[in-house]
Amino acid sequence: MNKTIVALSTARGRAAIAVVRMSGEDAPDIAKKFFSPFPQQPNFLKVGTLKTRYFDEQAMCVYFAAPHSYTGENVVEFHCHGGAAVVQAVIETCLQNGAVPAQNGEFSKRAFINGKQNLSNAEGIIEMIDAETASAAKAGADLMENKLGKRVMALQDELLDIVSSCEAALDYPEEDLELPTVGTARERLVHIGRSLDEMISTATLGRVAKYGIDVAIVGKPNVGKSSLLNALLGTDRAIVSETQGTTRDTLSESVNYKDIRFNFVDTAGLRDSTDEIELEGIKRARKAADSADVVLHVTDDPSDRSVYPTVRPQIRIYNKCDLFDEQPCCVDSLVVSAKYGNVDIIKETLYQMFSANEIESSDLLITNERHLSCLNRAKEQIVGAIHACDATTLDIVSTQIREAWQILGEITGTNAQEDIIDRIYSKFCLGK
Ligand SMILES: Nc1nc2c(ncn2[C@@H]2O[C@H](COP(=O)(O)OP(=O)(O)OP(=O)(O)O)[C@@H](O)[C@H]2O)c(=O)[nH]1
Ligand SMILES: [Mg+2]
Repeated sequence: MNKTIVALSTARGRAAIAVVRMSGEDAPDIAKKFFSPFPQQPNFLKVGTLKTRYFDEQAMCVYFAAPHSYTGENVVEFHCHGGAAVVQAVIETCLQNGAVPAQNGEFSKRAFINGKQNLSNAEGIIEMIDAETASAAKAGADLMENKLGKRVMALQDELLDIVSSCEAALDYPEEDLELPTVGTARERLVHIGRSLDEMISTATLGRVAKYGIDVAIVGKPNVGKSSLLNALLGTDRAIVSETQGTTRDTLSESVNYKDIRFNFVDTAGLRDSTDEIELEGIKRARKAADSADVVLHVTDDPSDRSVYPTVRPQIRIYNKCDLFDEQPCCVDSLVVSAKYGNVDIIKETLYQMFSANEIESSDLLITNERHLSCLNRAKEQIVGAIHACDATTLDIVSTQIREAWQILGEITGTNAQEDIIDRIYSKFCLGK
């Protein structure tokens, strides 16, 4: 029998209420020893007295009877006053009466073991908890709702169907099934390959939803990069001065725009220098540009048509337009005044550039590296199986389809190894 575990499920710190959760067959019996009156019915909150060693706490208690609970086991929750001392005393009381402390993610791991959730559901929950923008939360919610799991399982089902027809053809050679089977299998595999491609292609937008867009601000000294950062953030974050070479180190700061996170990096001005510190700053600036999703190449010269040397997409920003006699007009450029104007046009352009508006209406986005890797690996097997169809080697077709089936199973956990499961659940916070 699993031991009954206990942990604080809400955030640690001063708060109006805190929820302490116990899960395990004994949870109600343990709770009855110190909470009265214990709720007679499941799923209803009941006000009562929770007797700790130090004081009596007026709390609320609810229990969920197995299997109708988050973990699939008996679960008891105490909604008590927030704050370190009360929580500590309530947990201590649970421990003294037979519960043991939960490990990180142990509640969710038990839910997985009891068939209450699959691995991608669980990863969705982690993404929801970690989300700092609505779009990241939506991507997590979609995962939690098992949208990916359902699609993957449908593909697995289809693969099993193809395998079984291949095996039948191999087992009964006298029926001459091989050729027609190969033909249909090929067609169905091409279709599956397309579905996988479609899911894989959502990963770029998925990254935007989950992590946001990394934007490096680069250019010569004094063109107004730091002023631009401040204007984009709406705060006085970076030091601005008319002295060239003010910014030495890279400076990263994020801001949300229309539910997308923009991660801006202000950098040192690019110029020839013999100053060791400045050279290091310039090196860091180039590194930031090389790893950004997009580069804002800032200039304050309206006749400047130069391009920043990078493989990353870039937008030229003509800054200080309040000083220009003539407005530069150049495709892929934006004209702004960081000091006097509104720079939202930059955020809006980036937003459109990354199709962030499609996140809200998207049905499913791949936001998890592990899922992406499984989909890519499964795709490789499908491509291999299609080639094997062309060579009419049904046994190889069948082996590769099985392999693809296995790999897809790792997404939902139908055949995930113990260490993958442990790694996923260890990412949960305590009490989840
Ligand atoms: N008129 C005008 N001045 C600006 C504008 N943006 C920045 N400046 C001025 O340009 C000077 C340089 O601004 P910074 O933001 O420090 O420039 P920087 O590119 O970060 O410079 P370094 O850190 O030295 O590379 C400051 O005096 C700013 O006030 C603008 O839109 N219009
Ligand atoms: Mg600067």
